[in-house]
Amino acid sequence: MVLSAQQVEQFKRDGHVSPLDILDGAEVRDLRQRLEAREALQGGNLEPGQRAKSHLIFKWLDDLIRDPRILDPIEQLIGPDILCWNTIFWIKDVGSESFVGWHQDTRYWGLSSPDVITAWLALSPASMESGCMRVLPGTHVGEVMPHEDLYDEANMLTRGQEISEGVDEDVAVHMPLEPGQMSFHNYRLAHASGANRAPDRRIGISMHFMPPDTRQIVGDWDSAALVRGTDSHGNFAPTPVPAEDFDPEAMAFHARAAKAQSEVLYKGAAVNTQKL
Ligand SMILES: O=C(O)CCC(=O)C(=O)O
Repeated sequence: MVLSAQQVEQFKRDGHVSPLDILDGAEVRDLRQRLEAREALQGGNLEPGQRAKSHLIFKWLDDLIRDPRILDPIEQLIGPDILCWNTIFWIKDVGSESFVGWHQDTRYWGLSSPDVITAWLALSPASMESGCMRVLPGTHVGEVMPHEDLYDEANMLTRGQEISEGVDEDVAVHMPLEPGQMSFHNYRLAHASGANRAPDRRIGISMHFMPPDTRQIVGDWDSAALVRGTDSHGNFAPTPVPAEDFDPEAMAFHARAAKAQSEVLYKGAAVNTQKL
């Protein structure tokens, strides 16, 4: 998987590129089956605490963040040394009202770099009907837009945050994906998604890649996986590679990493809704 010069140019100018073909049908069915087998074992959905830093929980997800089909195009955008800061499940069940309000992640993640990239993989159809992501092209440059904490229960974001000024839905671009396809967006790009009105679950996994000179400027301690090249900065504690799903050593690290990340995400929030 290689981005064309035109796709690289589009990513720089507009802040997003999609769809990118990453996994074939058999691979994506296998990953969905692994996820849903785990959910069934737990008697329902993933627990909120399992939604983030999930590459420490699921070995198959740690494998995925190291997959050259994802890292080759990421390298074209941020260079040969790559950290994966986070992985997050975004699941909207059939008939659920869950949505994602307009937001820019730069506002909340405490990361110093302007070059953090979200790679979002569809494990089921992400269509306009099922609530695919939509973006406001070009908002990855310039001032961070004003946000408000609204605590809408159905908003999947930690504080139910929403951009309070400057969203023009008329210029929003939808990023529909077939299972196995990915979108890339700069984490400063304003993005949102609607409720799932389709007859299948909308299942996505976001992976957040950054150059190793990035620093965590809100929290005292944070972690990341070195997935390609070298890290000569050491600003993030290296995450262990799980030997299997629910590897005890990786799970112990996950508990610490998820707590540290949650403290950053909820910093200054009136309520910890424990969505992540
Ligand atoms: O899954 C969605 O609809 C939104 C995901 C998102 O906000 C993100 O990956 O940064």
